[in-house]
Formats: sequence, C-alpha cells, structure tokens
Amino acid sequence: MDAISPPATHQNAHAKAEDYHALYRQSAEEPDAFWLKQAERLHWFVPPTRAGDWSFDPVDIKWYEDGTLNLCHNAVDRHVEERHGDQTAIIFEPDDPADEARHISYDELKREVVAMANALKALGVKKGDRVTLYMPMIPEGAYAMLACARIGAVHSVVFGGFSPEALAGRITDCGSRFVITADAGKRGSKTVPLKANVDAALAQDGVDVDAVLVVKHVGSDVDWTEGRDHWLHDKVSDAACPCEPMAAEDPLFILYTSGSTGKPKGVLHTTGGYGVWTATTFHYVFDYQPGEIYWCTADIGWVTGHSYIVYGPLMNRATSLMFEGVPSYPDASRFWAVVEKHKVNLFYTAPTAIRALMREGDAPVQKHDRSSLRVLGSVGEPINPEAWRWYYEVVGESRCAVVDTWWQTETGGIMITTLPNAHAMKPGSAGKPFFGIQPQLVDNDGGVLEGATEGNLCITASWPGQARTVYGDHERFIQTYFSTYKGKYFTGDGCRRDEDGYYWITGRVDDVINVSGHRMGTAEVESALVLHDKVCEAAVVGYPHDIKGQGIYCYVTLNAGEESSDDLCAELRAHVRKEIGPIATPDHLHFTPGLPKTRSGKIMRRILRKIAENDYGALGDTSTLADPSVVDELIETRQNR
Ligand code: 6R9
Repeated sequence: MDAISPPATHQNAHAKAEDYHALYRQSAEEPDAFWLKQAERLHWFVPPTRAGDWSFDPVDIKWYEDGTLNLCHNAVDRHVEERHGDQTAIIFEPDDPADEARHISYDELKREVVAMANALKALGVKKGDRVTLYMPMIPEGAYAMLACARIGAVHSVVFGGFSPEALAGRITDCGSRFVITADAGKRGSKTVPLKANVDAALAQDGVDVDAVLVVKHVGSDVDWTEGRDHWLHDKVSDAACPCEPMAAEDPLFILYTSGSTGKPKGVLHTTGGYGVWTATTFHYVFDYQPGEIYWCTADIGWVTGHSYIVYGPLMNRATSLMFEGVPSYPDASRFWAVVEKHKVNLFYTAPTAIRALMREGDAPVQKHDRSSLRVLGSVGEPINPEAWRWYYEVVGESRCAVVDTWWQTETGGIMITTLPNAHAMKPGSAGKPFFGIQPQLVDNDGGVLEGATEGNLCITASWPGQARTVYGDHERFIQTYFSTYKGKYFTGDGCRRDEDGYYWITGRVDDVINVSGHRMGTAEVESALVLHDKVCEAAVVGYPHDIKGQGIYCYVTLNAGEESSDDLCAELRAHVRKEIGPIATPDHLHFTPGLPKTRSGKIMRRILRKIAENDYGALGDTSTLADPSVVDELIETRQNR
C-alpha cells in the first residue's frame, strides 16, 4: 500500500517529522527528563521531582510519585484563573436537531462543577469514595466526572447502554455507595429510562447504595425512593469548594472493561500519570490550536470519552463538542450537519460509524460544508483501507490528515498513531509509536521478533498513562497483562510491523471480540446464555461483519428435550440483552447437539472461529478431538444457513 504524504500546504504546529524523531529518541533515551518536561503542561500544587518509578516484574508502576495536583483544577479552574473564563469549554449538541445547542464557557463549567461537587459533599461523598455514573451524553456527565475529581472521589462511569444487571455488578464490584444518573437519556428519538434502570439495579439482592443523585434532563416521570433519591437541583450550592490536592498516585477513576475470562475488570487509573498522558497525547495527536472546535463522537461511558472528550481536551483548554445523539438520526447526514453547524476542525470517530455512513453513499456528506475540518481521527478497532480512503477522500476531501489511533482502556491514552502532517499515512496502519512507547512483537513462545514481521503486541516499558491495577484484584492485573510474556505488558492484540516501522493492528488474539468498537469478552456472552434455563452449554466467537467489524456468533447446546425454534432464538437474544445490554445481542445463533472438545473437555474455539468465518479449508489439527463427527455436523449446519 502506498503511503500518503502530508500535503505540503499543511504544517503541524507542534511537531514536524524531524521533531518526531528527535523527541521519540529523547523519550526513549532519557525518559525521566522527557516526562518531567511534559509534566509541565499541568499545574501541580507540588511539582514532582522524578517521573517513572516502575517494574513489570514484579509489577509495580508509579509515576510522578512525589507530586500533588488536581485534574479538575487543570481542566477547569486553571483556565478561569488564567483569564480564559469566557472561552467555550463544551458545546452541547442535543439528540433532536430542533433543540437548541448549548455553549458552556469555562466560567460556567466551573460554576456547574462546583455546584455538583457541593451536592456530592452534601450527600456524604468523601475523598477516595467510589461514585458510579450512569449518564446520558449530556454536559452533566462531564460535570459529574470533574466534580468527583475535584473532591478526590473515584468515578466509575457505566455506559448508559448497559442493562440493570450489568450496572448492578459494577456497583457492587467497586463498593460504590453513590450513583449519579438522569431521569432518562435520548438517542435517535428513543428514550433510555436511565433512572428506572438504576432502580432495577438497586432492587437486586445485595445491591445497596446510600444515595442516588438524579439530573432532570428529559422530564420523564420517575419512581422515587425517599431518603435515597435526590434531584441534583435540590442539592446544589455555590459555596466555595476548593480542589482537593491529590497525590499523583491517588486513584482518579475505575472503568470496567471486558477481558478473555471472567467478569469485566475494573481498570484503575491514577491522577498524575493519566493527566500528563492524556494532556500530552491530545496536544500532539490532534495538533490542537487555540480556538479550534474539537469533536469526539464517543460516549463518556468508554475510555475514549474519558480521555478525549473530557480530560485531554479540557486540560488543553480546547472547545470540546458533546453530542447526545446517533449518526443516523434524523438521517445519515447528521454528523456532517453538526460539523457544518459548529465549524468542527478536529473530528474523532470509530470505523464502525465510518463504514455505516459509507454505505449511505457520498450525497449525505457532500450536502454539508466540511471546509472547517483539518484532522480526522479513528479509534476502537482496525479500520479497513476502503473505509480509510472514503474517510480521507470523501469526508476530508483529500485535504485532512487522518490519524488512526491505537490504544486501550488499560493504556489510558493513544499509544500508536501517526502525527498529523508530520508522518506519511498508510491506510489501515495505525502508524508509529507515540513518545515513550516501546512496542515489541513476540511469537507465541515469547521469542522477540525483529524487523518487518508479525506477532503478538507487547509494550516493554511503562508510560505515564498506564493502568495501575484491577480494582480489588491486583493478582488478576498481573495475571492478565504481565504473565503471558513475563516482564512485558501484553496487549492482547496481534500486529504486523512493516519495513518502514509502521504498525498494523490485526485484531485481538485472545477471547475478546470487538463489536462496533465495543470490547466484549466471549465468556461474558457465554455466561449470559447459560443462565437461560433451556441452555446447556454455549460457545461464543467473533466473525467478520461488514459494519460492526465483528459480529457475535453463538454456538448453543440446549438441554435434553428442548427444541430450537425462531421463538427460542428471539428469547435468547432478548435474554442476553437483558443480562448485558443491547451491544451484546447475538448476531447468529447456531444450535448444535454438541461442541467440538478435546479429550480433556476443552472447547476447541479455533475450530469454532473458522466455521463461523465460513473457512473450512484451514481447520488445522482436529486429531485431538474427542468426537470429530461433531465438526462435520457443525459445518453442514453452517453451510445450510
Ligand atoms: C480506545 C479503545 C481496545 C481494543 C484494542 C484493539 C482495538 C482500538 C484500534 C484498535 C486497531 C485501532 N483497537 N483502537 N484496533 N486499530 N486504531 O478502543 O479501548 O475499548 O479498551 O478497546 O480495541 O483490539 O485492544 P478499548
């Protein structure tokens, strides 16, 4: 694939190609000096005297340990103190284009965050307490995160599309005594009953909180538990509420993410390193310049929303657009209508959205003026070259830089990407490691692979934004990320490196699938399926899906006496939605009397993946199967679909 060079007319204000090489070299050779310098982007109450202090064996990761700071101060108060209070911090674009957009200045942001922080204090929230947020995509979601950061509480945002069951699990896992939610949310003309979902979560056995703080947003009727539920507007106050000085290693947030085994993990990020990492990556990767309008279409329920709607942009005093709706409402031109309306310069979205919009043709894009656009970002899953080209040529009129940013919940921020107008771009490749990132490709035995090659992607040195632990289970953190290849952080992704040192992420190599950019553990969907009383056993794999990237393919064995039927299919789909949420809805249910297993009883997922992919030529070694005839039957059913 040919590389596309940056247009000569566009220069990156912060880094040219030569600067990248020099800075990258410095970040590798003198990490302490480099990261102390980058830390100066933030305001510290007590500046740190050293940067990284870490080991991957044994696992112990600390950055800026003797510094103290507050990220709410950095994202809000600092800009007001520096006389930028008039500048717009957040533009809110509501779901319904007929409703008015809101422009929230840094002054207003400070007032709102202080008001909410006071409400939290009034409810008894203290430094170190976990607070669960279950919010629509409205500015109050950002206020709530920043209010927690302000008083030193640890936020745990749960995506508003998760079910009450999933929410309940996340509330209990981190021992959260407080929930912030809204009466309801809006998405593409639909209403999401958030408060009712919270009520359902809290009605479950063993789930109990002290208080639920409710934002009035849609105006829908809600049930009320006296003593427990409080309207935000009844609790706010404008009393002084100083930013709590936090040690750099004090926790900032927990965010649940799926892994290859067990329940979702509460990935924990701390204050100083995460702050420096998101501020620095946002600055370089989006090449943000004062006055520009930046829009990331993610939800604050995902890490992309944390790092690149809230913390990264606001710490850089950017104007960050928050969009409540969906790309297809009222029609497939909504994204571009919003770009035109607010003159968006920097736009960051996911390949699944690009593919879905590409299917609608060029007309909905061309209907709107996109001349304000300068940088186009992609995140969440590999972007296929065809979608990349459409994004570059049609959306960006072959004029904008495209940054394909590879990173993870656990990495806190962007790890591999090109820098706009500093690097040549290769459609489908994430590009080069960001400053301080040392990727390594290894074979399945851990052997290091050099040069142009393909293997499992590890990172050999810590970076400030790295997750510190899994909340409440440090052993699981070590097991999941540092034990497959001892002494290295293993990402779970496969990757190819080309002769120019560009990285091409090939997708997960573990039992995690990526559906529309959302990470899902196949084990989670399996556990949900077997909870159904007609299901005996289930095995779930991903398979290629045109729009979603990967679809969810479920092999299901029913209990004796049960018959498969269309009704049962619908029932199982509804069951999984109820247990996890709509994003986990199975795409394919494949009923089978048995699953291919080794003699020791292990399900052979490799074979199930191949069959789901309709790829029977490469089933590999089936000699260890207990009953090889199972495979023939599975293939037959698959082919007859
Ligand atoms: C930020 C985010 C992480 C997984 C990751 C990888 C996939 C993310 C990607 C990408 C190829 C990119 N992924 N960005 N794959 N190219 N630019 O998405 O975090 O939800 O934790 O997912 O997503 O497989 O391991 P998270």
